Amino acid sequence: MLLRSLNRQAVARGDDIPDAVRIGDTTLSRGDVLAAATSVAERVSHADRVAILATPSVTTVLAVVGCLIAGVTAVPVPPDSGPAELEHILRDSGSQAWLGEAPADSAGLPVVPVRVHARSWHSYPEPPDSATAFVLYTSGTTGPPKGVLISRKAIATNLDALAEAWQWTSDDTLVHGLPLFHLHGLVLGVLGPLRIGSRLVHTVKPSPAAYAAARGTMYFGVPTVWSRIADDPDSACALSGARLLVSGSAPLPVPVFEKIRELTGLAPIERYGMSETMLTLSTRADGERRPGWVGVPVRGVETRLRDEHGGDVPHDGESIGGLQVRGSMFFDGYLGRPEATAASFTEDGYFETGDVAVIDPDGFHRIVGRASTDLIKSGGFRIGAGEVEASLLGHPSVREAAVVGVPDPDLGQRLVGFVVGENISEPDLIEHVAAELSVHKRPREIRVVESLPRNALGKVQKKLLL
Ligand code: MLC
Ligand code: AMP
Repeated sequence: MLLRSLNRQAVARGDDIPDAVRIGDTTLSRGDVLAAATSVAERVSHADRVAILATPSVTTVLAVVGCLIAGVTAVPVPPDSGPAELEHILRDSGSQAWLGEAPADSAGLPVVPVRVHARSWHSYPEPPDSATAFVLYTSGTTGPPKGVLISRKAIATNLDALAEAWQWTSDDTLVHGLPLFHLHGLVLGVLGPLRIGSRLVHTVKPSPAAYAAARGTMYFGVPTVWSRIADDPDSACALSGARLLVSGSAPLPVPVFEKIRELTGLAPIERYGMSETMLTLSTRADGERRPGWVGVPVRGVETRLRDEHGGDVPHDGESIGGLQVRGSMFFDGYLGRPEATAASFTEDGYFETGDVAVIDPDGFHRIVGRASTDLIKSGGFRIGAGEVEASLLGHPSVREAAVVGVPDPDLGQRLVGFVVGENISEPDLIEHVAAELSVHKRPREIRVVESLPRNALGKVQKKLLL
């Protein structure tokens, strides 16, 4: 059973907790989640695939759980998606309806409501392990986002491996305020508690004060969240009673790690993953936590380093190579893109992460960076330079555009657009991107230049822009 804690016999026996899920001001028991989500399942079970406007709300949780009960594939949609992005996700995913809230422009799709107070105790057979639970949209270096197919089996396998690594049990209360349309906030951060049976407190926004007020045992955050907590000593000190502070989705700067340890007495757990592979590496609750390192493979995962010719790179703690991972909880491919899927695996079944790493003789991993400057992580969001460049080039005053991730103390990387053209107005250009794409894909800054540095083949030399 994927969501083990939502067990109707246990709930009927009175084995329930009144505050299993809290999002903002709304609190639901396990019985509430099960009965309301089963009622969602009844309304949606005739569909194959539905879009969910993934606001940080109980509606989103019930919509997702309803889909999992009914065996319907859920497509979480970022609630701030711009029109072009929204149109792409709906068309590419083949979503048949909106489940729960719908955006102002519902694109002609029917809307199936989610009623928080509805109750059903209808019984559904557990869908097969191989069924696709989610299509998660994530950026590549070029083109619009690709749909990553995630099976129920991948989710169950990875959550159990993480529970083992982090000693995560039903005694825990997980706290976070991450978006509910990505692996981190949704799959780990909502389905994790519902499988393992821990309480969940979702703070709607991941602000230091909200984390401090929540009094959890485990906290999830992206490095930007930890960096903001490190800058707010009162909030940080309030976390000192927790068991684990977990950071991931982007590199945790060593000074932030040290500051958090100093203020809370807890060395953060760092873990590494991708939408395509789930979480593959982590430091362990019972193991070493080394600043700047993301730990060892989780159960069921193998890793190796390869040079640009496919040759072995030694695991000596110094030699740098492309990180390849193999495991039993990976995605089932990019929706409708068999060539892209095939291209991301080696012949012997390793996934090429695109990250560059070192591995020490004890199997500890350090992520050095990304092989391509075209995949940017800003505030933990993965952003393809190509998608933003295409948007900038769609503006009539822009002739050439190059988007890079400039180091930023708060966001890790900050999106900067270098453009060549006539009569360029920075606010207009940012507004133009905002009208097409979601908020975090907007450049923070536009720099107008005479020309872009190119090599002899005409390719933009982004490293020179940085
Ligand atoms: C943002 N703003 C802009 C702007 N960009 N305004 C003008 N121009 C731009 N270019 C606005 C925002 O809308 C916001 O407005 C305000 O500026 C502050 O934005 P911000 O600096 O981005 O901060 P914030 O909104 O607080 O976001 C920071 C954050 C967010 C950490 C909360 O980045 C976040 O939720 N990150 C999580 C990403 C994540 O979950 N990734 C996991 C991927 S899965 P206003 O009005 O709202 O204040 C994965 C796998 C794995 O990676 O390993 O986990
Ligand atoms: P996403 O597709 O949004 O799931 O992003 C996956 C990418 O996030 C990885 O390929 C890494 O570049 C980055 N990432 C995730 N976790 C970490 C981490 N702990 N340290 C460094 N980079 C990370």
